[in-house]
Amino acid sequence: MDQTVYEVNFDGLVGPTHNYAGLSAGNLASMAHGQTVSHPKEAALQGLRKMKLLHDMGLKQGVIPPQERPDLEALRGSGFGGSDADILKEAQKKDPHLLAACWSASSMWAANAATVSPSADTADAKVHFTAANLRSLPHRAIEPPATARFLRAIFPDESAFVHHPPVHDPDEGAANHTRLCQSHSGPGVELFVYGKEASDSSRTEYPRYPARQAKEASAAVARAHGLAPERTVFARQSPEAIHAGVFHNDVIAVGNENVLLYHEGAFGDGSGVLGALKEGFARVADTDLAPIRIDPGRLFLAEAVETYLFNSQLITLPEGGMCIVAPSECGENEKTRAILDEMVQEENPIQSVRYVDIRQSMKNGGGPACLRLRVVLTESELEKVHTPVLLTETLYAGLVRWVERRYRDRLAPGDLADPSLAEESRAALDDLTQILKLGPIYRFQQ
Ligand code: SUG
Repeated sequence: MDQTVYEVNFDGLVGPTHNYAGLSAGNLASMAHGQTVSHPKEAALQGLRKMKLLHDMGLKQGVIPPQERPDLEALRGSGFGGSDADILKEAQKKDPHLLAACWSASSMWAANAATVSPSADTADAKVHFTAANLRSLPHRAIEPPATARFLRAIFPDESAFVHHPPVHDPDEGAANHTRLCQSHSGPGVELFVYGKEASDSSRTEYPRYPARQAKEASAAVARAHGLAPERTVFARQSPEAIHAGVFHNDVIAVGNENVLLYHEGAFGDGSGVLGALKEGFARVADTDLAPIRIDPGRLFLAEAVETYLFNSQLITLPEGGMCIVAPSECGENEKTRAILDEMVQEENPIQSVRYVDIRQSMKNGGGPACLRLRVVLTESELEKVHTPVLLTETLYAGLVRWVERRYRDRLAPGDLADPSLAEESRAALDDLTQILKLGPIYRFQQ
């Protein structure tokens, strides 16, 4: 008997130390807002409201807890010693960049947590997870051990879920991975997008910003997940896109079921990629792929990066049809608003647009799609998920209360030397593990 299959979005809950440190070269928003004041409470509430919106639209929605920050282990590993207060003070004096990296709430962008392949695509018919190593940036490279631990806690059942260790070459997870299929319940074509080949050491091709994802990493993940080669496509980002601030492919393309919305400038060889996707798609579907290409004549790459149009979430509604959940910035920009208005009128599955205010995340380069890890699950796989992380009215209300009680309204760069912020954060996370019934997942609890 056919089972119902769900796309479940697991959003990263914004952590209590959300701040702007300008840590991501090539991520224009992060670079522009570095050293400005952040608003952690508002950031977390914005993220929660987005989750609630999807829940209210009838989708299944999950929550991934924030990581422990500051990462004092990383600071100790860099030669700082003494009490927590000593470590923070010394690091601020000697290496403020490292200090900021250890406070970053960047695990909120769950699209970078892992790459996930649903059981319909894998050789052993289990759901496969590979935690991303995020090796390209120091503040993100400290995430994988906790990410892997949290994913195992949320998806514990080995009869349904397989967890792979991070691969060797630079990997940024699902932000560079899209799955196309006729419907979530059937097999799909998996598209892996990379910015460089790890074996290519020449840096001249990217004089401005670094490419993050290595082709070798994408290939390793596809191999580990047991994907069929004829239903797997590897595509290179165009260097122009990276230069324009497309540090992950999900800044310039988004897919859902048979729809691929992308900018003409996304890929090095756009027509080649589309050809390969169509060929793969024909193996899994009896309908055609529905690509929606936006050309520079309608929107320049720079405008796409500024508005994050392509970082919208494209979701299938339970009643049928798709909705595009776009950042409010897209509603305020005339061009993107017109594109979206037309998109819902045109002949394609997208029927509605919802705008979400996640400005606190956007100022660090994280749009709606960055905040979520998509996991396609059958009914019986969903039953094996750690249920307390799945959003309900009660959990939402509990999380809102928790944020309101535990988070600061504002954080300035100087606050990163404040040992009481570290204590407050640990107390908040300790509480959270009770709410999500996750047990002692944090190092400070072990
Ligand atoms: O890795 N920003 C994140 C944004 C990640 C967005 N994710 C996706 N596109 N899927 C990054 O660049 C900024 C941190 C700072 O500057 O304080 C940051 O890490």
